[in-house]
Amino acid sequence: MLEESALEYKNMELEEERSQWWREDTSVRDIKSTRSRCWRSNVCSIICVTLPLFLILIIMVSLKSNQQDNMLKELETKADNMASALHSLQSNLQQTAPHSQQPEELTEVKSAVTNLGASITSLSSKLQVSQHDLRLKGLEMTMNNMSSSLNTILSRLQQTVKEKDVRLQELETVVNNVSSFLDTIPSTLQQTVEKEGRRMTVLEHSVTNLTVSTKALSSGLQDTASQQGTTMQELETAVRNMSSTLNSVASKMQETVGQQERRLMNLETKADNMASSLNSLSSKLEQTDEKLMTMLTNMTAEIMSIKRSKDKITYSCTENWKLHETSCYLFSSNTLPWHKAVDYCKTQSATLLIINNQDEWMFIIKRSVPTNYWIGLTDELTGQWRWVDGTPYVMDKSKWEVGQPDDWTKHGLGGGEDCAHIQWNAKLNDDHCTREHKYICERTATADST
Ligand code: MBG
Ligand code: CA
Repeated sequence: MLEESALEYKNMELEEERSQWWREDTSVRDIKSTRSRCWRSNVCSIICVTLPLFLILIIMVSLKSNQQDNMLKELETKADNMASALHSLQSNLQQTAPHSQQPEELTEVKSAVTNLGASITSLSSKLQVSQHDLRLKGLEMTMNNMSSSLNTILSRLQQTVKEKDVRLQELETVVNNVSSFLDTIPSTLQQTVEKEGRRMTVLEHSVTNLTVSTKALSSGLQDTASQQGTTMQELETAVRNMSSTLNSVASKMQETVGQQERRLMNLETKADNMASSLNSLSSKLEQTDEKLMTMLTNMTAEIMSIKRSKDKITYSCTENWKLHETSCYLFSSNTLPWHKAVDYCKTQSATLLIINNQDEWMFIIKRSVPTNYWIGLTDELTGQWRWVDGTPYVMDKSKWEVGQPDDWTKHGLGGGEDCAHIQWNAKLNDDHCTREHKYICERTATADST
């Protein structure tokens, strides 16, 4: 069984060797290809020479270490097997210990165990020997590390070579482009020459045309010059006419200026006259002022004397008439239509009430409330409110009922409302003039001087 495992191990080892040779072969092939690529670089060629030598050295060292490793592994396997066999025997002995009646068999077993112990001792000595080989293993490790380092260097070199290749390819592309561009230059030049030729032809044509045009222009200019000669004569005539016109205009202007000057003189004379008139007027005004002031003084004195005499005057009214200031008022007890009331007041040498101020208004309403009374105010004649003596009425809405006067027409009496009366609540309203209300007559009071 041990021999079988040893054989198997040897096969594996051979396989490993073969694979290493294959790797080496591949590396060599890679290097060859790398060398072929690095033909432009000296460094590359040096690396290509030294790398195979390094690899051969690594392979030799690894071969030797492999042999020693195999031996060591063989010994370890044997020792393991022995140890397991011994262990099984010991367990058998323990099991068979109670049957001490079989001494011969026990003796045989004991001797076998002793032999095995000796074998183990020899094996352990061999193992000591193999310790020396461990150093070799360290060396092998170092070699392995070196090998891996070399591999990485190699891979880097390969990468650099690849990059160089790429750059070379790019350069080749650029060179190709430049060469193709250079190829196109002759044809472009030819095209340009052809174009320039065509342009020259066109220019020649243009020059010819220009020459013809110049000739035509020169003849045209000669014609124009002759025409200009005639035009100049016409212009001279026109200028002469204009100068004569200007002369006549100037003479007219002089005449006009003379007239203006004369007018100005007249105006100045008139202004002087007016100034003297104004002076006389102002003196007259001053005189009038003086006269007026004298009159005013006299009038003031007269008013003062009237006032003084007034203070001595008293006023009175006949029976049923009420005195206020210098007027007498009759508050009727009967009712009449507005026009009838007007007429009645006239018979009494009075008018239907005319209110002149707030004081009079207060006197009236104090005595009229809460009865309705016609007053002498109407818009019947003109549509404008007027007192019966013809004086205009100044509208004061505060004295009218809210919404009045409204010239209401729905009373069925025909028309609107044109006559004013004081209501029960001391507010004015316009009513149909045919309605009957009490009325107030007003006349001047009798003055009694004492
Ligand atoms: C009345 C007035 C009358 C008319 C009427 C309109 C309630 O007062 O007297 O003149 O204005 O209102 O509705
Ligand atoms: Ca009314």
